[in-house]
Amino acid sequence: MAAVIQLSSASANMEGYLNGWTSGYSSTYGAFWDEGNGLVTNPLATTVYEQWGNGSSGGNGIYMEGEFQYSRGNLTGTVDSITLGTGFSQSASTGFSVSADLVITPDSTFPSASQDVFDWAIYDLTVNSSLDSLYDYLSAVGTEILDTTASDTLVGFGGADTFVFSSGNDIVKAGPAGTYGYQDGVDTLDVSGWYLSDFSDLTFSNLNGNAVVGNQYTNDTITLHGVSSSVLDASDFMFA
Ligand SMILES: [Ca+2]
Ligand SMILES: [Ca+2]
Repeated sequence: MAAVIQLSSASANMEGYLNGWTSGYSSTYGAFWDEGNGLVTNPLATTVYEQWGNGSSGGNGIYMEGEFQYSRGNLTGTVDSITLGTGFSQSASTGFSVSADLVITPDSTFPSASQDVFDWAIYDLTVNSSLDSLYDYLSAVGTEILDTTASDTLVGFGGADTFVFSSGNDIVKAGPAGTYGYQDGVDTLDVSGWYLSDFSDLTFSNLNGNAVVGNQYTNDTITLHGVSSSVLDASDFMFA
């Protein structure tokens, strides 16, 4: 199972969103939280925490929810969601809050298969104020990236990504360092939201060095940056 990334109107331009979030994010070294202990900056391996959060008050931040323990760079337990947004706040009584701009549901193999790479993601966010190791984690487990009904700019990662399209004139391209555009033979284009059943329902053209995939019944399109439409075949798509 892959990690699922849900975009929102705030992150529909995923490339621009990740760049802006990173440049506006400054680590405050974060804290763990659970209802009984409140905010904890020296976590104990024997306590089960419900949240971890990091960010500057009112600015960009991140928090995750689940039931996990932390000791010497090792997170164990389960993480149910990771939320990136703005308007960060933290409270001893209620934990962390941030606008739900971009929400990641970790892959179901967490924490066993991807434990170390996930630990690095938290470390990099804390020590380097960087998403680079989170991108590595998303490359390692693969993703399913859910667009919005508007026109989005989606970015993928180094592993197997499934880009899921609902409607609009969407673009798939590489964004910040460590992200990727469409990788033929590795990634999948899910057009089941277009209610098409067959490869022959799609149109193909090339424009400015990019492949343009269209729904022959609507104005919806997918533009794949740096890709020739000649490499696309039915095996690259998921249909309804
Ligand atoms: Ca869209
Ligand atoms: Ca990929």
